[in-house]
Amino acid sequence: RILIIGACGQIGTELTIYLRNKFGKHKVIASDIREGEKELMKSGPFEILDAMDYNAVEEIVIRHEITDVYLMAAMLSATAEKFPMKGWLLNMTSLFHVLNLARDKKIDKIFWPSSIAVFGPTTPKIDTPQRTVMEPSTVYGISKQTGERWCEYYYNRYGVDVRSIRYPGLISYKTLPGGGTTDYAVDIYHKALKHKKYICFLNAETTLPMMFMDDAIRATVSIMEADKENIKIRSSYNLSGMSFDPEEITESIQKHIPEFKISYEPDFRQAIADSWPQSIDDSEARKDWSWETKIALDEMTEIMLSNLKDKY
Ligand code: VAH
Repeated sequence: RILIIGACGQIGTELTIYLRNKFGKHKVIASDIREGEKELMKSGPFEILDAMDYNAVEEIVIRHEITDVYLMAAMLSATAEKFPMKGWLLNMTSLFHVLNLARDKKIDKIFWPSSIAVFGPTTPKIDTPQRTVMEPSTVYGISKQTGERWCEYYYNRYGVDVRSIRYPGLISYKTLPGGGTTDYAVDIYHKALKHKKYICFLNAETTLPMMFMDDAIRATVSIMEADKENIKIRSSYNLSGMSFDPEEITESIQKHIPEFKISYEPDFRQAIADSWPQSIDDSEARKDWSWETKIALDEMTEIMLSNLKDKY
């Protein structure tokens, strides 16, 4: 059986629903520190779980006979800058618990999300390579870079089958934005429908790597289903979808809502975004487990607006 830790988060919500449709709802146990969206809550078994409590995680793994764990619980970049120690402790403690369960053979396979946040201001910003200078300047990025090192260590030392992807900014409509710097690209669709205007916390020239959630879920399941010997990178794979700045996503929205207006009031999140790359080279993922992105900006805009319009 599969356990999703952090099932109520932006990725967790969609991953849980996708895996339940694929494997059957009783094969996928959702868990989180609190309950989530009703579509998720009514889709199958749910457990309240504090990802930092080893005994609680172990008890659920044993009781539900879990073999695969997707650890999706984390504090994202903007929130972790407000609470550095809480962010570090949540992101790392939860990872050690799951890695140690696998080291002790209590589970077979782990998915753990990394992020383009592992790259810092000194990393090449265009077509950022899989292996390059990584001096992350955010708590979240430091925790993801360190987590990648530990994943590779547990694979090399204990043979733990942990697989990981460096997600770009993810955009989806099933959950509200939650403390990420890239979440302006989610909020903008809600505000375009509700107010026909949006005050953006990043400036117009801020190009960032992004991806529609359906592509991210497909990549996650694809790397987990790949044959073990095809996974050549046990830190975390670069993954690329698209890159755009707030101007470009605005133009895409204006094709549907011509009167939509954006204005700019950059805040502390501008420095976070400025430390990240603008585009990612994901040729290793393409080579090792046949990754390729599918959804581009205008198609994403159509999907987002058509699924959100009834809310406003
Ligand atoms: C964040 N959405 O903004 C996350 C992600 C690359 C960005 O890690 O913190």
